[in-house]
Amino acid sequence: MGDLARLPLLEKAPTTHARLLAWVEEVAELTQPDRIHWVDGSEAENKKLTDELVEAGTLKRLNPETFPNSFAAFSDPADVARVEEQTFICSENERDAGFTNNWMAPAEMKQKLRGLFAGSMRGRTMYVIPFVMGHLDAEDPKFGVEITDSAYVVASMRIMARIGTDVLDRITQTDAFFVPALHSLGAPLEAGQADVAWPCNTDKWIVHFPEERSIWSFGSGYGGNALLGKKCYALRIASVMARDEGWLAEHMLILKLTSPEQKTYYVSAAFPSACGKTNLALLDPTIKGWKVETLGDDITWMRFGKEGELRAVNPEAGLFGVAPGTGWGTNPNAMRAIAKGNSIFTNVALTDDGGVWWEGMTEETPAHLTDWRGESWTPDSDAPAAHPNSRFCTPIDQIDMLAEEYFSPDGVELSAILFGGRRKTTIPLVTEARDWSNGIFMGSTLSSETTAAAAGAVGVVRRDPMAMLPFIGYDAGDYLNHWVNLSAKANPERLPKIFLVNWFRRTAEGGFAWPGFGDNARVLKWAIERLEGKADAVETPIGFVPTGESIDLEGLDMTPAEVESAVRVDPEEWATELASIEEWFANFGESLPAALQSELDGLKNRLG
Ligand code: GTP
Ligand code: SPV
Ligand code: MN
Repeated sequence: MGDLARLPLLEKAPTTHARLLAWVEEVAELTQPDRIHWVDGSEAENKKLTDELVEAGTLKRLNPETFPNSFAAFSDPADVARVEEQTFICSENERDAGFTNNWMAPAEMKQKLRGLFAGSMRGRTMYVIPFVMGHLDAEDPKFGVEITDSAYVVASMRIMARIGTDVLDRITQTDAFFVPALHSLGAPLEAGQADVAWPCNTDKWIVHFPEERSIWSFGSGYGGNALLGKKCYALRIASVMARDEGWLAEHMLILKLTSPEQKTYYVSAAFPSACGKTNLALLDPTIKGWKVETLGDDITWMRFGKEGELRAVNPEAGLFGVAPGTGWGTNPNAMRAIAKGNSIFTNVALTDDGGVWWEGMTEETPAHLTDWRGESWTPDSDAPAAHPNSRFCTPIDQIDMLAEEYFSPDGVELSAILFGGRRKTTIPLVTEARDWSNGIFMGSTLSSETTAAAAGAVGVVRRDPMAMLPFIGYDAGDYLNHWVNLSAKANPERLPKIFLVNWFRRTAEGGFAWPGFGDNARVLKWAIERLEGKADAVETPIGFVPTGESIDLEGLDMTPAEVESAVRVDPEEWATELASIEEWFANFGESLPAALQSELDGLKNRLG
């Protein structure tokens, strides 16, 4: 056991789970931490960890009067978003990773990673975090254990997932399968070496082994790169589990809508990163009589129930929301949840009285701030005060409008699914799919301008099938086939209606063609009225769009003619779009589902 003799590991371990103990021991031997800490998830433990993080300079404690038990962290400027070029799906066969993923042979990758992880936790504590994605009382709970050398990750995982002793006990008692998720900052400390506030490595590797269902993440401490229950497990690995077990792991919010007639509807929506999921999930409707509650803002697991209905659950326990643009005007529900405290903010700006601020939080910009890089900032400064991908991390149960069904392991039956992206042109404000298969086509050809949520250029249009492009853990064609084939389990009478939305279309003058945010309730209302057969629509080659009069504009400074232009299907734009879709589909080769090829043929015919 070599150095491990230093670590009274087995005697102190709070579990007898043989595979877990063996893995913890193997990782300790490889990474050589100074200490091992089994995370229990308690308040006392969290207090101790956050105190230590404040002491170390990683966290700044915020003013307890305005932001109780809340902290701000500032990352290394080179560690601010998911790194898609360094994210790998290492399936046995390259074909199974597909053209949307980076791939390397598992043996070769393991060898590389072992080299990187060797001694990578020296001088640090190795934390073992037992967690479950979804409910502990689910029929088949999805367990994971994250090993990390970042206390910031521990404190954030405590908000984002159900973690700690209860979970570990269940893993032990049921001798459960768990996903081993290994994370290291890649910043070992030699004896006497001073630490930095945000340790990380310039070399970053976010790696998934889908057959083995394991995750190795090296070099980054930020968001989806490091909180491994989130994108790595609940989307990439879960999508593979879902393929094998007959369900779907999706990048979707879930909301509950109650109509003036007190009828309830559940809607999920898939938009790419930083394209409006959190905002729609926490919608504060601007139309009278309609009520919105939320169930989740980022990840949805769905399966067809016994009666062929599509049921959805949110596997997460917190929000990791984009801060800029979140304000009392646009998203009061998020602001109220944040104001309750217990949050970690990363890369936002600090106010002089120990609070946080970001662009769009308040109408008035404070006269002086400390920006996310720690520099003095005034409204005259050139760069934004908060990083565009700065985030708030807040427990979901602090949201006043959380639907009680969030707590049900059985989930809710979906009435509608929205797919949406960020497009200045071409895509109407809302389009209803002709039918389920046409809706899958809409999802499979979803496109959006890239955002700050991932490293790289911003504003470039790319195809993002079901908003899952960076998150499909296997071949993208197989993934689309899975969507098509699963429908065989559906009761056709109870299939959700599918809609394509675009809150980001621009007018000829360059402004937004639609006010968005709380006014998106007007689009939801139209969608629900379509389900009920009540609202008017115009058939276009791409699907059904609202008539100018069918969108409720009461209290809004907008005319039916402006709605018509926000939903216009422009033949020239669509000629270009069609060519781009054909180019996109050509990537799939043999694995493109026949049903989607015939949808494309149909669209082509209708466009003439
Ligand atoms: P991830 O957490 O990265 O998956 O992002 P998300 O899909 O939850 O996006 P979010 O709701 O955080 O919104 C991202 C950005 O889009 C924010 O800056 C919002 O202000 C902006 N946004 C959201 N909804 C709307 C809308 O309806 N209209 C406009 N114009 N902007 C919006
Ligand atoms: C996203 O990028 O879609 C996010 C943020 O939700 S992260 O958790 O960093 O992936
Ligand atoms: Mn997301």
